[in-house]
Amino acid sequence: MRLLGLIGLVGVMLTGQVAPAAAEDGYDLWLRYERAGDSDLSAYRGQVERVVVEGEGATLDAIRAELETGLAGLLGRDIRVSRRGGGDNMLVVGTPETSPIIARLDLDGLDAGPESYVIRTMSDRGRAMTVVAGSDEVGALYGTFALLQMMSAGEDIAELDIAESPAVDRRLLNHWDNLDRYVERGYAGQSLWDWHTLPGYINQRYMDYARANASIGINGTSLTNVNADAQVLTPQYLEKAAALADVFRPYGIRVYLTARFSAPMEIGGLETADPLDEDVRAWWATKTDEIYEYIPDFGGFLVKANSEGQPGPQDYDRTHAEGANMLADAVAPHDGIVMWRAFVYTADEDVDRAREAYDEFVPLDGEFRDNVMVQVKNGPIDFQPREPISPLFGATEETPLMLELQITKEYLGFATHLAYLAPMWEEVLDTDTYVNGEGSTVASVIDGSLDDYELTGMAGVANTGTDRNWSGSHFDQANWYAFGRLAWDPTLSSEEIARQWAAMTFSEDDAFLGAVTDMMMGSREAVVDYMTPLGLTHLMATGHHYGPGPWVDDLGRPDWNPTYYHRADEEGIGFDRTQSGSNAVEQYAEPLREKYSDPETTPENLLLWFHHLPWDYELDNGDTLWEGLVAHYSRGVEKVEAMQETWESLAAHVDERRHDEVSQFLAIQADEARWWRNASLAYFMDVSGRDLPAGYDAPPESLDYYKSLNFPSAPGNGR
Ligand code: GCW
Repeated sequence: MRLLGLIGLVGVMLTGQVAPAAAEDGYDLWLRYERAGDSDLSAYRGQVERVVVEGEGATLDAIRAELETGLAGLLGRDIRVSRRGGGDNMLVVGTPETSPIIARLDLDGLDAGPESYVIRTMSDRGRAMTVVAGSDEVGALYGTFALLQMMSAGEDIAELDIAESPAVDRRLLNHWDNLDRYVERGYAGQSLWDWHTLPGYINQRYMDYARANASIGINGTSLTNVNADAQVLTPQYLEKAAALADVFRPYGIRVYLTARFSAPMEIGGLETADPLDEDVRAWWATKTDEIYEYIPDFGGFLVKANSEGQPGPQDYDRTHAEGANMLADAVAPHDGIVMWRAFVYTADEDVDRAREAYDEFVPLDGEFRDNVMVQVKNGPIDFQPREPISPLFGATEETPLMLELQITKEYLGFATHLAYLAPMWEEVLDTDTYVNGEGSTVASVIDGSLDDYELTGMAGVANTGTDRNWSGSHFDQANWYAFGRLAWDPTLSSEEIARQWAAMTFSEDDAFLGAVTDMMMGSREAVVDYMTPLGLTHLMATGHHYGPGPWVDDLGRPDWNPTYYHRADEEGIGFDRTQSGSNAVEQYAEPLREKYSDPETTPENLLLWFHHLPWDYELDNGDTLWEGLVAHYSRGVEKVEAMQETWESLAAHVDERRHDEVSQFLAIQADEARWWRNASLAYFMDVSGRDLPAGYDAPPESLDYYKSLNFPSAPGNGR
């Protein structure tokens, strides 16, 4: 009851209508529900004279609350959602089970599986009606959000015939949040989860978080850091996690937790965590039963094992499959799943780190239980501004793979740099693995169609925190939004998503949308240019990854050093991953393997990922590699300067506060892009012994100066 009351309250607070535009702080995200523009207003008002949601239940209450908030904002008048039907120009929302009206309509298209919905404008007994019908209540909620978002983006809703169902079943945020509220790689304040005051205090933000996620189809959240703390599995914390699960449930969001592999020792008092030990297995089974008592619809475990110091099955000479299966057996009676991360690499300096996940997991294909998914980062290394796809995609016919993307921008300038990530994700999803012939895209691996996976999933490392605007910057909200949309439908266009997001977040004006969409679409490539052009990778400074550090060569492990990745010297630059080098290319199916084996056929934006080449190597446009490198670094800076100009020209379309906040961040980004360019070029001039080509400005400072910069307290560092 208390929860329902709060949902209503949230509704009122989120209309975005109360405060004048100038006071917008970004809290409302894309759910601002600003009054529709004059041309749409009368059409919308005419079409939605009456709103009916029949039936009882928490999700239906959430639908009613959202409709009241959303329509009040969009239509500029009070809306009361009735529980009983009748009348012309009615909007009806529900499922055939909850709504007698919808049951009577006998709609087709509702057999597409859980969480699906149809939206139709139709005539019923001579009366015009808009129907939002879900295959289940969460489907109806998703349909409600879809309709409200169409109206928020100023789209025509007069003739709708929409049928939607998710392409991917598990659409999760992964929070790298510690129990003390520190967020690893977090640039938006503290963790949203206030463990200290839970379960007694239910912060309103928890509801708003659930609404935002449901509005983009996210149906799961892993609350805790993959660098896990076993304490979260103790009753004290399970009670808190259960309180969050109770808030999220009406919105179709399930809670998952990270399982620390050594938990049986740390909180269970056992001597070992060996996955084949009977006591250990029994401990996990009992622990899991206990979790389900607190959280009856608990989703399952997310595990980082034997990676970067985390404990795991290999500590006992057991395989990743043996470790995963132990947990899978524990959750199986409850229909839970295990998401086992493939982000592993050994300390062996002779092994190319880009090869390791594939070498480790492909031999295990077929050994995992049916309720295990292996969760793979998009690229073989680590969320760089650009990587080729991980060769694991498509390589495990019998092991469902889940795609892990990083929404937070650890390697793309943190929250300060404007980088819209959906074009990168689209590039990944559209890449053809060729494993079953042409058309074997990563999207077809992830949605299960390529190998008939029964489990499918996509995870995004969250960028949310306690900052008022949730994501650390206004434009980073777009990355959260785009992740949800692509997890629902991996074939969507990143440009279309950008446009819809910008229309809802800022303004529906066409000229504005054209300019801002172009700016967003080019923004990730700008970062690639000023940080890691032409397939270079991992040149960020140590630990926090803030700023350039291409000179770093003294870290404990060779593959933590930027020099390991770029391998530049007087002769040339790049990592040879062909047969003459680490032969990582052999992990790709033909014809990708052949394409990546030859510098002439390797896409230029991945050139130095796969090849070590002389500085005078000729690029497509006739420039030498050295000239091209300098041009890319310099172009990156110019692109950010152009983004600044674009944004300034759009001032009239955005409230003053948000416009100004974005401008300030763009100015920081421009400075930091120059810093990246200058420091990187100073270093590469030094190692190559080359001067800048004519017409380029020399770095204003010495290489020693750039090397001397030191940021021990930059945010987000692992600890
Ligand atoms: O990218 C690296 C990060 C670590 C992170 C790790 C991982 C949670 O630098 O902070 O740890 O990846 O994905 O496990």
